[in-house]
Amino acid sequence: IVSNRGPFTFSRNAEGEFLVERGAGGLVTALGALAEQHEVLWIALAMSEEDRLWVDINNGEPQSVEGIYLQLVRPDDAAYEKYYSVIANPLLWFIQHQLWDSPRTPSITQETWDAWDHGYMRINDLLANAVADSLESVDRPLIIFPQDYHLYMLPHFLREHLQTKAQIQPFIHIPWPGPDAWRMLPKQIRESLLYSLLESDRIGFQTEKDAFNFVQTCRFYLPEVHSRGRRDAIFIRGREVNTCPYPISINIEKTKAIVQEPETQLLKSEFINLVGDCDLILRVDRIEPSKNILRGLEAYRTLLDVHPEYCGNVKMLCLLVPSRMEVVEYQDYLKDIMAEAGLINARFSDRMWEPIRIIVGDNYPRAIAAMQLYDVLLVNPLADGMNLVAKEGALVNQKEGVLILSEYAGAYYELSENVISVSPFDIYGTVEAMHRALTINLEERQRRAESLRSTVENAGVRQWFYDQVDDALSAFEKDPDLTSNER
Ligand code: GDG
Repeated sequence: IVSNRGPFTFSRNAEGEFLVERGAGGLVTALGALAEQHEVLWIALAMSEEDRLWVDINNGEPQSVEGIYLQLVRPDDAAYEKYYSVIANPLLWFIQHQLWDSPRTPSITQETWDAWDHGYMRINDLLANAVADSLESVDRPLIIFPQDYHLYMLPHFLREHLQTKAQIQPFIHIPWPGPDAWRMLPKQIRESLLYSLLESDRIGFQTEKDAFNFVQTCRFYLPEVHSRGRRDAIFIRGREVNTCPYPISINIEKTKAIVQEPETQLLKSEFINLVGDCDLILRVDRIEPSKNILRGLEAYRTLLDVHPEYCGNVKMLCLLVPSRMEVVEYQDYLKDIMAEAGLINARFSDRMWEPIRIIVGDNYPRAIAAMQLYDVLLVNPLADGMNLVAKEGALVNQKEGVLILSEYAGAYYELSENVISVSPFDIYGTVEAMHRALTINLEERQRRAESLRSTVENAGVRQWFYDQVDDALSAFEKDPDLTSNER
């Protein structure tokens, strides 16, 4: 596995010993537990000072950490900044979630070009080199799984550096929009990243729609690409590159185990006290504009306005995980959220009833504790590759709670039959959805909640992982030459 962020970050205690902390975010949550159980080498970038120190102390060699064989690679600071803070997050994330105010952003400037050449390309090359070095002496079929939008150039550099035979199979965790969205990128950058991805053997996406959009994007922009008779494959220079939907999921056993932990149970009882007799509307999100937190708050304010009968009887709880807090837009987004929540409380609060509580911080057991208690879970992203919160909530909730789910979350494709769906832009529709969720009869709640739970239980993250491994293994079986690096 190759990813930008590894499964752990390191810190040190007063005695100078390394402490291991599990990273936040969907990718790590999904892959971390699996990597513990398999012979996987996970290569990622060293992020913090302590990460770098850990690399130095171990001479850059991989080490087993909490059951995961981990190798961290030290990037050059300036190159990392360009790769992460100019290309990957502001540009690629925003294109793929279509988060534009197009009269003003994005602007492709000299800084962007510099960041592409001396940041994104360089870091992808660095990681490809590290992968190639680690695999030099391995003499068996290998599968390399580059993760996500930080590493689109990895297949290209891997094909340059790898001496061993390997299948390359990236997985893209975020939505892949259709051809029009990619017009924002200059032709040279767009073509480089598409051609690089097409150096893979197959490419994994969250949904069929994402895979389809990728095929269309390649057909639209690359003259020698075609997909005759197939929606899911690209033919290029005599090669076939498959695109496959592998909907990511959660680790069922691990999530259930977290529910049982004393820490989680303690937090759960504190939430029970906090919520009292009110119906609980919950949301759990990284502080991230694509999660559409502000429109969710506006919908809640409107709900209290239009349906005063809920005043004193419902409570909204938002567990928000800090994310990219060094970026001004993200800081502003958090300020706007806090201001909106403050206004809701200022306007509606009465006696001991507080309409909304925002808890900002990083505490995964706390999120799992709250998910057990919701009557309504609001998941209304503008765009989301999958959204694991929707699946975790469906699995652990103990109140037959109702899931309100955006049509633009990847999870919608699996769960739509038993959710109340919303368009994320439609604030009034979200108000109606909340009202419906709060008034739906118990029998119907139970039916929906049971169906959601069994859908999630029947397709955990193991299946996501093994489906990818199986496809790679059966390609090896069909064609041993596929492992050849000569293309
Ligand atoms: C990306 C894509 C895709 C919650 N509170 C804390 C915490 N969580 C957990 C959640 C969930 C995970 O973090 C967030 O996953 P999501 O899927 O909801 O969202 P992204 O972070 O945007 O993930 C997404 C995912 O990758 C996987 O492919 O589903 O579409 O955007 O598991 O419960 N984690 C920690 N502290 C918390 O306080 N560490």
